[in-house]
Amino acid sequence: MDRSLSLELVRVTEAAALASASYMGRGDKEGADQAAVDGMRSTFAGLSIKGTVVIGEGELDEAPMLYIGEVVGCGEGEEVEVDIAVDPLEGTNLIAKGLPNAIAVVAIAPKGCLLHAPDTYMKKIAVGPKAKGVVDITATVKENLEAVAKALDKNIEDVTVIIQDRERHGEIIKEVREAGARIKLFSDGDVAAAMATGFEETGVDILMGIGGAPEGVIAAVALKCLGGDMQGMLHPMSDEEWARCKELGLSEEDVNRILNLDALVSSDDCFFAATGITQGDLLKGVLYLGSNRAQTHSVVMRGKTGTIRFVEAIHRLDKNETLINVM
Ligand code: VTB
Ligand code: MG
Ligand code: MG
Repeated sequence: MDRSLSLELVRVTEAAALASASYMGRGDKEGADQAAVDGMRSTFAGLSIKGTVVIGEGELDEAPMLYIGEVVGCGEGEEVEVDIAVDPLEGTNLIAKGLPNAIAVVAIAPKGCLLHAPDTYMKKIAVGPKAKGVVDITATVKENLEAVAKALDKNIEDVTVIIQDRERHGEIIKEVREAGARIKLFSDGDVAAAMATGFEETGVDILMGIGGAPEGVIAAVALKCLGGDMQGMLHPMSDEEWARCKELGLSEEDVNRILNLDALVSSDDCFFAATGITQGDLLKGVLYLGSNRAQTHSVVMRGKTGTIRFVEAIHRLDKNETLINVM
């Protein structure tokens, strides 16, 4: 895949972020989500790829745009066939309430290289580059924390675990506390949380818990690019979720399989881009500067070279036709 795709991808997440950021605090999750989808989709159209959405906004009958199976991009240029995973607004609750860490995110890999995850829950564990290879999703919380502490040359008391604030995580939280590590709870957005483990300045060392499976695949691309590590296990929590697994042809044995990083994303030739919507730990949110200008802050990474770029951009809202059409 051409390296210039990096910057093209940032345009896509920037557009989604800019289109949805004005919804901050309005309590309108659906409106914000639709705006992000519209912004993302309109910029995708100009990309010189032939992409198929494999992780998207649901099936065709439930999502008018960026549905699973939708072909996006203009198919010109190199004619590379890619699989695309999108979450135009990761953290609809966050934007509705103006809480931190809502992001627009997209990941790309060669065709067939992203796990076609069902819309179910997934158990996840993620760490940054220094702790690559030392965690095991089947080990106890204590064992994993000890391994991470050793890899980071920290006392276990100095290891910070990021966990989504949900009742289903009661046992994990208890075990982390017993082991003596620190905890950072977050209300929503485990893609941003997983990504944070790859950046020392966030102060986050490891993500543990159960979140969305689609989000798991997207986060895996980020960690692949970052040189970190991640493992997942599908975790259907209802009959409906089991039915979704069956629809994808997954047997009980498949569902119980340990998905290491390569099973989640099987190629290094992948790209990941995210733009902050609300102010976050790693990415600043969309900032309105006045005089029709808005500032965005994004990260874009390429697995093949491991390059990580932070892109700060100032947009003229009155001049950008793509945005004018969707805002
Ligand atoms: C998860 C997580 C997401 O929503 O899907 C979560 O991966 C849903 O969990 O990052 P609940 O059903 O417990 O709310 C997010 O937090 C936001 O999409
Ligand atoms: Mg979403
Ligand atoms: Mg999401």
